[in-house]
Amino acid sequence: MPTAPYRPFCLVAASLVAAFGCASPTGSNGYYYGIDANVSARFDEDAGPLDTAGGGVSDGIASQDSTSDSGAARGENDTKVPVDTGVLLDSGSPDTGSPDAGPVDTGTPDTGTPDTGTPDVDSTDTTPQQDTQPPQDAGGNGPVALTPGALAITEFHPDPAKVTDAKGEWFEVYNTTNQTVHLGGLTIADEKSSHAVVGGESLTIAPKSYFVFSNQASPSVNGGITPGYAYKVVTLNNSGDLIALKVGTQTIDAVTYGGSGWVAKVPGKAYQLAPTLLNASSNDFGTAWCLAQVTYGAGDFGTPGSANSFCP
Ligand SMILES: [Ca+2]
Ligand SMILES: [Ca+2]
Ligand SMILES: [Ca+2]
Repeated sequence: MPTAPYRPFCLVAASLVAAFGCASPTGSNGYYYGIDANVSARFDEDAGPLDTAGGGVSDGIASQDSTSDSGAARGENDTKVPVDTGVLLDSGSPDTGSPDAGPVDTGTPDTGTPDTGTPDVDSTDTTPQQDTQPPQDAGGNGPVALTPGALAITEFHPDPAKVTDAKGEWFEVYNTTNQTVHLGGLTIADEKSSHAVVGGESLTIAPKSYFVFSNQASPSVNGGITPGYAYKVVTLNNSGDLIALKVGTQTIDAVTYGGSGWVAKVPGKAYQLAPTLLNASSNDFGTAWCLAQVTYGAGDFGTPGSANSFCP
């Protein structure tokens, strides 16, 4: 508060103000001039500075009076409560777990009886189910390794005509046994080159069934075959060559064609083994072979992957 001298006559008439040195309404001269009816209202409680003007006049700081005070006059208590624009908390408890980043398992659990036997090391269970037991054997034993004569070469095409020669070449084998065999360790060779079959233990041939090896995998390139395996590097001479299947030093089957007893080759026609002679020893003789009778794929002759026609 000001500490200027108290002069009661200043209250009597405003006209005395200038004459007797009373304080001006603004207090700028430093004199205290009496009881202002609005004095109690001069101590505002809003966030703004103290109003210094008398008589209910705004101090001119509009932002602090008009926005904080609920009334028009300065110095009033601000009774407004800030509006809460936030989101109400729910009453539940937060989940403390972490989401599982893995894929959802859509498989069906295996409801079969678990196999209590020894897992078959040659088979791979590719079904992502919840079965932690080894696959059940279909009939006792899994695929077995190749032994001499287990496969017989039954058809081969050394001279394709509808597609590029080497890329259209293929040969067919037949599982002569009563067991499913796997191709683990198998090497394919002709007279000049050889190829070790990749992933052979996962390649199997059912009993008494055919399997085709081709130079190229794509039917659009190989003349329309869907082979069991594509070996690529081995090529078959048109006039005569060797086709050998080996596991280590053991020959599973081999055929040397083009010599005595063989019918002359015809471009576009495969050689096929007579269907009554499907074994690894009969196919050593050219007389057991003839040219294919029916067309396949792009139009060459042969029966890749299926039974041979009867030879004339
Ligand atoms: Ca050829
Ligand atoms: Ca043979
Ligand atoms: Ca065939």
